Order: sequence, then C-alpha cells, then structure tokens
Amino acid sequence: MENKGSQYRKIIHIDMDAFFTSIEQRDNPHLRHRPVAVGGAGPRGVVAAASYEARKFGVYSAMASRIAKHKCPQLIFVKPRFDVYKAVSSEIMTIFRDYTDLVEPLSLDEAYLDVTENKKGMRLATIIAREIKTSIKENTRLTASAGISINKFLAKVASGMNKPDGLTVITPGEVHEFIKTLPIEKFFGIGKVTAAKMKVLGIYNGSDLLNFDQLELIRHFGKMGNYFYKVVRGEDDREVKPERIRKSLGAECTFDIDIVSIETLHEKLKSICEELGRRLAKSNVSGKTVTLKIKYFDFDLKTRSISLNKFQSNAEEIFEIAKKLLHSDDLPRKAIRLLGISLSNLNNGSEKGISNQLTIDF
Ligand code: DCP
Ligand code: CA
Ligand code: CA
Repeated sequence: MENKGSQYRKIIHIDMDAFFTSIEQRDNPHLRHRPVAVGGAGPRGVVAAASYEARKFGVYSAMASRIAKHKCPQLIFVKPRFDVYKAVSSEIMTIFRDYTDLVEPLSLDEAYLDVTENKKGMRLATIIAREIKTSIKENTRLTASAGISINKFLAKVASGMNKPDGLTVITPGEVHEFIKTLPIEKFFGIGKVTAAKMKVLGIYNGSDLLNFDQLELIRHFGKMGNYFYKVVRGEDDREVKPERIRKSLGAECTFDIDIVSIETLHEKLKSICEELGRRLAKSNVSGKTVTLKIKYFDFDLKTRSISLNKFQSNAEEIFEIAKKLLHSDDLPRKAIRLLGISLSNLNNGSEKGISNQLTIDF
C-alpha cells in the first residue's frame, strides 16, 4: 500500500531491552549495574541473555557460558524464570492491544503493531510509540525500544538503532536516503551467508543493491531476490498478522451409552479433566472460569459455570470443581449422553507459543 499518494501505513516495532536480564535486575537489586547472564553456568551452559554491562565484555546471547566466563570473570549467572518472562510478555502485549488489534508478536519481547487505524484515533504513530513506552515503564519498570516507519522491515531496523530505551522514526520522506546508506547486514532476511555472497557481488549497502535489477537478484538469491529488489525501494507489503487469541479451552466426551450412575459419571468426568489438564499444559495457559456442559439423553443441554479468584490449570483441582458443578441442585436428574469441561478467562496473550525467536516468514 505504501508509496501510493499519502497511503502510507504506520507500523511500530517494539522490542524490550535486554529482556531476561533486565527482569532479573529489576527483581534483584544486587544484580543492578552488574554484568549478568541468564543461562546455565555449567560446562555445557549457554548464555540466553546478557545485561548491557556484560555486553561491554563481549558477552552475548547464544555464547557458551564457559567462553562468557573467560571474557568476563565477574559475570553473574542467573537461572531463567520463564514464567516471569511470560507474565511480563503478556503485560506488554495487553498494552499494545489498547491501541490496535493488529499486533503480531515475534517472540516474548517484541511485536509489530499496525497503528494506521487505531483504537484511540491517534494520528501520530510516534506519539503512540512514546505512550506505549511510558506505559511499559509504568507497568513493568522495564524499558523498551521502538521503531516507527511505513513497513515492517524499516520499523524493525529503526527499533534496533538507539537501544536501550530508544525511539527512532524513519518518516516516508526519509526512507530512500535511509535505505541507501544502510549496511547490507541490516536488511531483513540477510544472515551471514547471504551478506558474504552480496559482498562478493560488490553489494555493501542499499545504494549498491539498487544497482541490481530484479532478474539479476532472482538469479543470485532465488525468491529472496525478489524481496530484496522491492525492500531496497522501500516496498515491503508484508502485513502485520495478529494471532487469534484463544478464548477457552475444553475437553468433552460423548458416551457410547447414556449414563445414570454417579460413580461412572465421576470416573468419566475425571478422565475429561485429565485430558483438559494435558491440553492446558500443552498450550501453557490457565483460566479462571470453569464451565461444565451436560447433554442429556433427550438432547437437553445445560451448562453450569463457576469463576475462581485465581488462575487454575491443575486437572485434579478442576475435577473437584467439576464435581461440584455436576451436583448443582437445579440440574435435572436424567441419563447423560455427554459431559464437557472447559476453562475460560484465560491468562494467555496469544494462542500460539511465541517463545521462539524471530522466524523469517517467507
Ligand atoms: N534469547 C534466548 N536465546 C537467544 C537469544 C535471545 O533465550 N539466542 C532470549 C533472551 C533475551 C530475549 O530472548 O533476553 C530477547 O532476545 P533479544 O534478541 O531481543 O535480546 P535482548 O532483549 O536480551 O537484548 P536487546 O536489548 O538487544 O533486545
Ligand atoms: Ca529485546
Ligand atoms: Ca527480541
């Protein structure tokens, strides 16, 4: 859509600064201003995240802990607490969704937002990004960096430019000049191998890349060549794809023969709750509302719910609640053909696991 009249999209990319380590430093004052690595300290351990203080010593994500300790002997290793990282992640995703439903998480700590149209009717994406940063700071006591531009590629490059606590805008008028001087490694989808190949062809920055026509690039880089041709001209029409948010998760069973016996119903209910427990664990969600669904032999359908004051995902505890619901006084006493248990009011920010790092989606 961009490049046609004033029909530019407004895309924001937000990425938390030194995500795991900032959380550890927030929660443990002894770690503040110190070189910290989240990861395993053992001989086979790997650094998952390094604090900015540790990076000064050349310690980075994915480095063997053994090497990290060698580079920085005073490095403090901290075990990861994924439950806390996930909770912070859902807090920031919730903040993003105050502005737009077009939120595409790339990993726990980053997302693209399309704010061209937004829930607050705000015109300036820069102001939105500033508000989001402030809100993240107020709610989580952590900093994020924001990039704002006309497409995903440029927004992401921009968010990385002034880390930590950065806010970088590449306006439509600046796009072409910006891309010309951009080193080739910074282009989305260009890893070490492709960058080396580009350099053999004499391509070091956007300006060099502009000299190649579409067919040449396709010849050298296949499908990606087409993308490079477009992106260097400021065209990246990949949409911000929101993830569907799961509203409830359940399990149910239709019986071969209708059941009257309480013992048998309890037995069935137990195995349904166990199945639900497995599904909850797999999706890594818990919920606050338990709903029992009963279909009687005559297809009469009833549901009974109860809302808890804390998130629940334990099969046995759900089973205890389900039994209570099954014994609700006002339910008819008839043979039962189906039982189902579901959990809603879930604690999830998004349906799919987003713990994976960025994947190239084309
Ligand atoms: N992570 C990981 N393994 C990696 C890279 C990252 O487990 N190889 C985790 C730890 C990071 C988090 O993902 O804290 C986010 O990764 P980023 O690449 O965004 O890096 P940081 O947030 O740590 O730092 P920056 O401020 O550079 O974004
Ligand atoms: Ca980050
Ligand atoms: Ca990230």
